[in-house]
Amino acid sequence: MRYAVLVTGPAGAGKTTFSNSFITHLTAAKRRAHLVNLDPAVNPASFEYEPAIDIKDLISLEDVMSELNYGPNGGLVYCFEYLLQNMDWLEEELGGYDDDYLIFDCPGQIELYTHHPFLPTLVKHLQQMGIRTSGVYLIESQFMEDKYKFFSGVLSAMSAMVNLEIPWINIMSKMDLVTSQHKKDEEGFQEPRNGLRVRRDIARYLDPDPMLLASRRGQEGKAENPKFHTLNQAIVQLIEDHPLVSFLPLDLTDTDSLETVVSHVDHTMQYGEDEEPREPADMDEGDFAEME
Ligand SMILES: Nc1nc2c(ncn2[C@@H]2O[C@H](COP(=O)(O)OP(=O)(O)O)[C@@H](O)[C@H]2O)c(=O)[nH]1
Ligand SMILES: [Mg+2]
Repeated sequence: MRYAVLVTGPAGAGKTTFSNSFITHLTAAKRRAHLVNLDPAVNPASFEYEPAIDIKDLISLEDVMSELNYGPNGGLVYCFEYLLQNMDWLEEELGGYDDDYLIFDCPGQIELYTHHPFLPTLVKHLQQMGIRTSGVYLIESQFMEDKYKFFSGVLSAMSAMVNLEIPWINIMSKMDLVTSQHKKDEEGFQEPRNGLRVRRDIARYLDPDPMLLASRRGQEGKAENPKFHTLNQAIVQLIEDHPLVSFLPLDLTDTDSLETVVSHVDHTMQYGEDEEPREPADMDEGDFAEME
């Protein structure tokens, strides 16, 4: 059985970093995982693992920009259209991998998550190939600083979720940044910058209590523009009506945190549920060496 995890979210949210850590984690657990790079603009230096499949082998953004005179954004959209017209390339590449996890490191263009047909078409193809598919959406913890950023993050996550209709997990990435802020506060390295506030805010945003978010106060206690207050109330109502919008914290400096995220992914994907248990005879020598 093959499983695909689409790692999605805005640029800079930590998708590439997470994809690589995910593979390290699965590999350490003697599971098979392969990286699929779908971002034609990625800096190859950010890969810890050589992608098993790389959109750059099909089309390169630099070529599109230099030969067709596209700017970077138009060039990316051209790349996605090109892949859509050449899905048989992807199917052929995927044909070489017949078990376990394929981690799709996706691009961060927000259009992809709102209205572009790229991801929905990709999902359809994966499903037709019998690959069980789920998605994770990363938002970085810095969004917690400010409820307006948080609202926009929630809305983009929801838009991706309803667009794709696959099992879905929202992740609050870079939690190490929040945690280290705590530590500094607690150890008194800094001005007693509201460590308390930070902690309360984490809980608040991971499983948002919409009514708390709907306070009349904006940032720094400034009163909110009444027009936006009404809009925020409407968004808050939306969040409340859709309990799907909660976030799993991810701190890559903490193995337990990654483990928790991985087990949630396994669970949404029903990993291994209709798999035969692995008989000792199926194991290779490496497994035995490890067991001793
Ligand atoms: N502190 C911290 N930084 C991170 C983490 N994950 C990614 N970053 C940094 O955030 C930046 C963007 O990460 P990247 O994985 O390339 O994001 P992508 O654009 O979503 O693929 C890079 O500078 C990473 O080093 C994390 O868990 N903690
Ligand atoms: Mg990336």
